[in-house]
Amino acid sequence: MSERIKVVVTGAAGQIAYSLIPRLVDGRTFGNKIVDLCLVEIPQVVDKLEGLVMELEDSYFPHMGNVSYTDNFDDASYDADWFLLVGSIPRGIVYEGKKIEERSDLLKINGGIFVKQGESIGKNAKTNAKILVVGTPANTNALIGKNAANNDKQLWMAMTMLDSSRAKSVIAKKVNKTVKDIKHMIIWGNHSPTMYPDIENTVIAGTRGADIINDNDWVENIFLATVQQRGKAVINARGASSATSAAKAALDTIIACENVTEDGDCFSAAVASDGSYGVPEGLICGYPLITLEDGTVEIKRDVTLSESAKSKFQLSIDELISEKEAVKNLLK
Ligand code: NAX
Repeated sequence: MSERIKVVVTGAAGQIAYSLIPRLVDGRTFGNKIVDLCLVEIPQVVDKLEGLVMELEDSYFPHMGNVSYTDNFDDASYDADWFLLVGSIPRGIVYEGKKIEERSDLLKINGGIFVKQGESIGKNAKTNAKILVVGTPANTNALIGKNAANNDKQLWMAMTMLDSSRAKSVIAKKVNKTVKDIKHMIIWGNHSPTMYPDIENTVIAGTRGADIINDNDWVENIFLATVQQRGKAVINARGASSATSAAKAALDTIIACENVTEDGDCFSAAVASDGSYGVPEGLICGYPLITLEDGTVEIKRDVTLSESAKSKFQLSIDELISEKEAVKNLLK
């Protein structure tokens, strides 16, 4: 009989989730495992999930197990293996009479959500549960959640895979290759415009990026700006934030964690710093990661950064430090 896995998704009635959830049970993301889904929403919209469940039932997914939905995260969290924490209050909406424009307001509102979710995960979820935070500001939400969970065996991540995929696409166009030729794409730092997409250490069709791309002007003014500002550009173009690409990035993060990383490659996500690359311990920072034979995900530690790369990365570390300071009352 196939192994079963329980996956909890918050923000399940949202845009990203609509593209994400069906692909969790399509037999690709978790291979042959039977996937039990628990979908979570806020009380105001939880009933809408009945429609999504009907669609899932109507879609013929042989790998789909039990599907349930709830507005009670604590109940949802019992014995779960994976959490995709997509639900959060987006920028631009009116919340308690105030239009939420500033990152600092988002930090406070969403931070509160992640304290409660973190506590439940720490207490109720599987010891080796993996948690991927997608909701913005993802790194600091994950910091708050991990701190509240207080369970070091569980792996908390914030999603930077979308930034990595965007960077691969920009490089592929520049060198006239396909995205599968671009490997070892690292997003250092925060999932925000301060992130540092590392073109020097990228491997392009087997050769180090620094040895292929000699156009510094393009790197500084086109590549970095395009990747760092891509989220905003998509919002301007479609009037809503990235949804299908964000869903694909979440699936790619799961696949990267569930499968051994190919030799010479790595994948991008933000995890708690252990001091690697000079990042203060505990900050949830974008790193190069690898998945080992035993399923452990660890930071790849042998990457060399140029002085210019270090100074760009430092800007993002500084931002993470200031975000941590802004939510210090939510940390134990
Ligand atoms: P939507 O507004 O379509 O959906 C969010 C859903 O979350 C809503 O249905 C809302 O009711 C629900 N929600 C809010 N608080 C909740 C809670 N406490 N428990 C459960 N559900 C809750 O947004 P969507 O486009 O799906 O985006 C979701 C989040 O992803 C946003 O914060 C967005 O900024 C963020 N993104 C993160 C990306 C990344 O790379 N890390 C990229 C895409 C996206 O911008």
